[in-house]
Amino acid sequence: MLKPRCTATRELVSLDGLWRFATSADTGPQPWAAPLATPLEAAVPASYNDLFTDSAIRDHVGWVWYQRTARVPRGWAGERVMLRFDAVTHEGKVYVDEHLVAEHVGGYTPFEADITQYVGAGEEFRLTVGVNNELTNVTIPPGTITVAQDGRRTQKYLHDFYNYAGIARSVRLYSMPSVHIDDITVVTGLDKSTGTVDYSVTTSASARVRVRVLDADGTQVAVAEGANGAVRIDDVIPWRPGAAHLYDLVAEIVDGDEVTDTYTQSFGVRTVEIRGRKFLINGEPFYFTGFGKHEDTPVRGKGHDDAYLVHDFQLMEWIGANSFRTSHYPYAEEVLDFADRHGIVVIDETAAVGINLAVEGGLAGRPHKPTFSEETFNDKTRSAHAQALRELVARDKNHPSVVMWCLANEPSSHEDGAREYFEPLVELTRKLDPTRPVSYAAVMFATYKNDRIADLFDIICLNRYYGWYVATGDLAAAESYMEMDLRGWAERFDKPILMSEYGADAMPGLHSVWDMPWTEEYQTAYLEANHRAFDRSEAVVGEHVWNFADFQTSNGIHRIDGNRKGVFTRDRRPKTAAHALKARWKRMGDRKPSSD
Ligand code: BDP
Repeated sequence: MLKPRCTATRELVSLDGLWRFATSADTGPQPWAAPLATPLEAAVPASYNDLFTDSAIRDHVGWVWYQRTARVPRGWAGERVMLRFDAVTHEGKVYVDEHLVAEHVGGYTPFEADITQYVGAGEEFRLTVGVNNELTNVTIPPGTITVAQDGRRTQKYLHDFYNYAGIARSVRLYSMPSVHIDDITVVTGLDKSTGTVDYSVTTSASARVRVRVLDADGTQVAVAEGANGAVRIDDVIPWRPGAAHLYDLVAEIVDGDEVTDTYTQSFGVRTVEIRGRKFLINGEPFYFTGFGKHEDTPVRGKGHDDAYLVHDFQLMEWIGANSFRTSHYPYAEEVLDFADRHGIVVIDETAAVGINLAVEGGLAGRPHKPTFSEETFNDKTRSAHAQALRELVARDKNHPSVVMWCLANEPSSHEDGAREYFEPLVELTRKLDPTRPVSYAAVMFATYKNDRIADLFDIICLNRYYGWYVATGDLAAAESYMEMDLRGWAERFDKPILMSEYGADAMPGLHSVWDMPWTEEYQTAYLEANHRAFDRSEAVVGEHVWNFADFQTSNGIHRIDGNRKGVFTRDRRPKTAAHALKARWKRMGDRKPSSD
């Protein structure tokens, strides 16, 4: 799906700003039928939960309503008029005046509505958006709704971040010609110093298509005719981690001498490959340094914010991180565009986090319901998961920064039914994108002995907390457990291993001369102990610390105003561990110390 852009044939109007807002408790049965009678306004983009002081809004389970008026520019006569929502978390219903124009399930991928038939050029209309935050056994991510004795509905979920909801990303009105470019796919390769570019342009009706490839300074370096084809770029400058280089593919629909639609898709020429136990970008071994992140900031919740975007990337550069994982859902497109332009490598994850009822049994392994069954996670869950994958790949396939898909975080991959659940999803992802490796992040309970799905994937990604949840406060034991674990996975599966999570909570300002969990020194020592184990394993191709910054979670006795495993605080100040990581990663660059 193309991101809306202003081009010579397309125009954009932003609908970000303040919208009228009410929860379903304060609206009639048809909130779209008339102006919302409410004193509240909510910011878009932002999650609504932390905007208001009323806990009934923060904890509301179900529908909330956003409304504003908008006007179609008068110059858009004869054009298609489109509405585009970058993210409505988790389910959205869109009304133009009284017409339902779009419904979408899945809180982190975009959707559109063609509203041409409902509103003319120059006309004003009432735009009402219903947003539902409910998570069930058939949503991605999943959750459970319970009804308390007093009748209150409460939402429980199996993931460790707050269930922020709302219109968290931009809303736009845009125009395009009636015969238009629908989609573009670019796949690149390297043939010595020549870049190969396979492209495909889909159009809404049959049309003559022309493409031009422009270098970063706008010089035309290749040209082709036809909706599908291949071009070559001589003396190509590849996209590399830390040294981004982008080209533009300008796709045009041509009618006689006239260009009737045009869309510019940027791309980078690079290859990704797993060979033996190596992760190769452009044929060269790459060692991931960086983080699992979250979209999480004070007040905005998961609302996209360009200032935090810039600052987070500055901090990643400062600390020497070359990559991150979009844990645990697809991030805003602005984030991936920025990563493309700044040479940061991305592992792109679906919102399938918490497909795991074993976590309810805890590390002690108390009995729990089976994760995969008709009444728990079933065929409908898998269909929702498949749809999440389709929408993720459709949105992000052209980003050079994205080097791998992550299908799920910590599924119960050691349980009965895991293989039946995941095999078709792996197949689907490979069909959707044969060019990128596929992965999942393995939970502690899934060991190299009992895991049932790792062979289906290209790389082993491990989430491990030795020294925190296991061997708490005993870093000598933690280091040897980590080393044994790595050896086990490397021996059973001849694949590279990425440490996709390891980390310890630290309260900023808490210090000790001893190995005392929650202190800043312990977080630093924890990371160092883990690093010693990674450096001794030839299979490890990267380390993503959990987490980049402290983030909000639901309430729990293990959480102090959220999860404190951040190397930076929630307001992005470095803890002691940040300086130690910086020293290690600046020394290493993109190569592992032992690989030289
Ligand atoms: C891992 C999860 C992550 C949690 C982390 C933690 O993947 O989402 O936040 O544990 O407990 O299991 O800090």
